[in-house]
Amino acid sequence: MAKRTQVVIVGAGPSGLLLGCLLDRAGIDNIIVERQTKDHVLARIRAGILEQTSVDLLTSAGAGARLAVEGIAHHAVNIAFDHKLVSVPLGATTNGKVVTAYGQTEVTLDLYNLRAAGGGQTIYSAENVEIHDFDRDWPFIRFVNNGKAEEIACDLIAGCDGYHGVCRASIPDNAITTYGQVYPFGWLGLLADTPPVSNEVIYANNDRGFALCSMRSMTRSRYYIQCDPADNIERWSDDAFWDELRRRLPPETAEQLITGPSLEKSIAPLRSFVAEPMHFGRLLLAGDAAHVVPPTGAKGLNLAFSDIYYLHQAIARFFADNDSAALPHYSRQALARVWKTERFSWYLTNLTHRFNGDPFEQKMKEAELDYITASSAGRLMMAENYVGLPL
Ligand code: RFL
Ligand code: PHB
Repeated sequence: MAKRTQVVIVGAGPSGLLLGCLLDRAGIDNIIVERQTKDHVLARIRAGILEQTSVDLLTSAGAGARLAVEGIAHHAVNIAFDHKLVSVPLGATTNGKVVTAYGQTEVTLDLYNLRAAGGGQTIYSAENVEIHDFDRDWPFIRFVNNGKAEEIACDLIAGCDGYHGVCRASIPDNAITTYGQVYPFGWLGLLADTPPVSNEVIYANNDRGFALCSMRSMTRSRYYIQCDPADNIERWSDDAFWDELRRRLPPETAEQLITGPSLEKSIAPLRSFVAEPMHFGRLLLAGDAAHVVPPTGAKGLNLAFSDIYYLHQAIARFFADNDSAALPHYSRQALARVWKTERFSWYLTNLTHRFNGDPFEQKMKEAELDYITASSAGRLMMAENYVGLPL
């Protein structure tokens, strides 16, 4: 007989793992099915900045202990235009809310350990995952594991399988509308065991292209530079990266930069993308499976977590009250926050990158920067979006 559970979660990235942990806590039976190996998932290097709501959610799920010790609070965000560096304070205008530097790699490990400790089931290396009958009341999934075909029947399927996953792609075209754009550049990222050049993130708009200074700890830095999305990573030696980064930072920052061998280097494309609705029958989409933001502003992981906050509540209502209206309600509630966060990520990408070298556009961006720093309304707009809009 086929296995059965209440919720099948497709994908063991941060969305899938957090949902699994929250459902475990609520006593709702679930199985996570992941295409990659556990080692692959735990080694991925991506996001680095958590909103206060993400910190609170991880803490309430029981995955906040190491984060409370190792996370580094940032009380400002910095923006540089060529030689000028300005700082927008966080906290004072945002009811004390700030952001915390803590890597996605660590978040994923903490969630993995929490789930393992609670005995939750995660099936790694699941090949050819297919989802079926999610437009009826008896969905099920099929996959191959260790060469064996398997099937799991369930009440709900949570599509937490990222932008390239199978869940969104399985929804009929006429039931879903997608919106988005691909930016004409990528980010080349480098991770190194060197002290970060700044205590808080710097977004730099420079005539040679955008640059970003971030961190994973006081001894591990994360830097990015804007590049051609089709660029070949082999073309970038560590020295070439450091030289280019230095040229894009204000001189007094560049002088402080401490360089070292890279632990990782990779190129990521930038896109904005939203699929709506995030619900179809018994299938619910969350995180990158439903929407992608460009990384400027550090919103992707945080947005995935706010989806999961709404989704775990909707799933609890669905089972407790036999309330199928909770499923479309989830989509409406999540999308309201998704669109506002898409707007901010798109806005900050436009503000800090040069698209076509048009001098008028650059003047508009300089005026915008002046507004953000000189006006209290401007500072508040930047700060409240950067720390994350309320749930
Ligand atoms: P993920 O992390 O892509 O996980 C999806 C999981 O699903 C699995 N999967 C499948 N499993 C089974 N069957 C299939 N057919 C499957 N297809 C896929 C995948 O193997 C994977 O394990 O999505 P999730 O969980 O929704 O999490 C989203 C975040 O990972 C993403 O939004 C962030 O990383 C974005 N992001 C940032 N977000 C922030 O909040 N703050 C940041 O500072 C930040 N920086 C970044 C970023 C993303 C970046 N890249 C690489 C695009 C910096 C970069 C460079
Ligand atoms: C990161 O630390 O990886 C990071 C920080 C801020 C961003 C994007 C990425 O906007």
